Amino acid sequence: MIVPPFPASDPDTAPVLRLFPTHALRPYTSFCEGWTFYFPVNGTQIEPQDWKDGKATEVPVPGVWEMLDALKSYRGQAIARKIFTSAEAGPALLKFGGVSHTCRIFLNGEEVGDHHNAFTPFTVALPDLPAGEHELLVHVSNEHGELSALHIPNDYYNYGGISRPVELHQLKGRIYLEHLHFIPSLDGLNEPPVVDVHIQSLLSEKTYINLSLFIGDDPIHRLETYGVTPGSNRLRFRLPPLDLEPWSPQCPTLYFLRAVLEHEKIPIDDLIERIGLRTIAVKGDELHLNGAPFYPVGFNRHEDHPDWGCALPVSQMRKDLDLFAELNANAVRTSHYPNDQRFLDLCDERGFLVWEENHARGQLEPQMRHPRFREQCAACNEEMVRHHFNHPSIFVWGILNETASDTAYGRMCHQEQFAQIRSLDPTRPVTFASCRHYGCVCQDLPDIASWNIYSRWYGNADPTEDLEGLIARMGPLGLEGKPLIISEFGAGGIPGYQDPVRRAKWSEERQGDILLELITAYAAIPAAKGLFVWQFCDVRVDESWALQRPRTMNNKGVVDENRRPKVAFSVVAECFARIRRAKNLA
Ligand code: ADA
Repeated sequence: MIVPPFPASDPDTAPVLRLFPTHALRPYTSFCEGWTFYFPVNGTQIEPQDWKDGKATEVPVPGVWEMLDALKSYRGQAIARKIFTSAEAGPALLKFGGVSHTCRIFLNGEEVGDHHNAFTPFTVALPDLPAGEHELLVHVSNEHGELSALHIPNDYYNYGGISRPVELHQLKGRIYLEHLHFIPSLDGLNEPPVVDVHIQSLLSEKTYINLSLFIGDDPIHRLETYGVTPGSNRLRFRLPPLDLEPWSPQCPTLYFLRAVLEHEKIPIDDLIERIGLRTIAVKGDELHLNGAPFYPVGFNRHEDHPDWGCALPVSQMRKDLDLFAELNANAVRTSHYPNDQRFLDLCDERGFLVWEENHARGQLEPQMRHPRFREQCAACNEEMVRHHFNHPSIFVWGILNETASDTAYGRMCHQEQFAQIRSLDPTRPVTFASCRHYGCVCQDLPDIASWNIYSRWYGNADPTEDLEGLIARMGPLGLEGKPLIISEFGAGGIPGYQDPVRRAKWSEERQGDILLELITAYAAIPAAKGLFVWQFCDVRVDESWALQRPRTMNNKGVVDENRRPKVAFSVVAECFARIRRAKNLA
């Protein structure tokens, strides 16, 4: 298939949401230029209609206001404003990759949408956008407090801004394609896959359409005279066996899946997704990819950088994955939230395995009883799976990192979220990273058991005894018989603090010593089927964590915040190379 050109913009200078064109027929464009932010002159609050009273400031989109020296630690509200012209009247969509962290959207003074959570995409439909000039306002808040149960003062930083790309889509008709989900058979690569097509109708009556599906330029399915009802429609197609090369870390083959929708025999919309044919399965206590065991080794990675906050450009994402490759890693955990989809696109292209997880870190029961906790988690799960479904690199969905998995209420929250995710995606296993080493009551719930263990760092436990003791305790409670991933382990190393003789804690040398011991010990325990170091790079944390985080940073990266390798970098790279040789991992 001749991949259509990118929309009328350059993906690097005017970013769009994906690393490939998502439409050839539907006009869409990057909507990242021409924004001006207005900050309150006094205090931290400003109402949308009062933007004129605010202090006008240029903040990049995508970007965060912490990129500006004067706003490095601003926690409050701002109004982002953009004037644009629509050449013709008709339905349109505003697609946001992420706004950090809560926003309300206004068009010409009318509220047309809102969204909570920095880390998931959302769409605002404009059913009748008139031709002419329009004012778009985005009221943005990165405040802590009753607004958010998920964006709380934490061991990472909650930035503020329109942190991921924005697109404007102009629809040719009032029926359009919303999602395409490619569902590889669970029974193996040679079984016919399934495609779910999600169609949205803005009409008020049933309307008949035709639909064609293509893989590349090859037609694979045609449906005629299908009655689309007002609102959301999901159509499921069982495809004929497809002669496609499988996707694998060694050979990450990708294909374009395209749907074309016709109304009265005229093509009015299309949607392009990029897919990889691969199967993921849990077989006993093993993880299987395309029918063979695999063993993820890699890092937890926050979306964080001193130059861009959480709004990293694709160029930095590429550099991070180059470092992952130098570290001989084959996997990444998106700790602790859904990632920018362009990063997931890169993982698809380069064959990195991804543990993607919803947005939660360390909420205890009182925080999980926040009136909005369950709804905000449910919305995050829905948006994460709906939008990221087709990434072959994602091998597991994770939830609720280190929350209260040791109480009845916490168990209920895990149960309801696993049920939700399994209903959205029956093709992938689910897990959660626990740290409740003596009281976890949720080990029977996930397909994969995952544990955060900090032997030799928090305390001085021997890693082998630590892990074997955990397996002995938790085995009868549900861990036994399923794959076990060590989802976090590590040590702090303050960049530049070298102490080659005493090798004191916080020195780079001690960090390397501890990681060498931990990786060697955990990799030698047969029950462990995957290892994720905490963490890839040093990251900014909330000021409230300062007394336990030197530099007000989490210093457990094997590179510092500017990606400068520490002593531990070469230690871990050698350990991972040794594991991959020993386990015959490509
Ligand atoms: C926990 C948590 C991480 C980080 C880590 C640490 O395991 O999941 O987000 O806070 O501890 O550095 O102590």
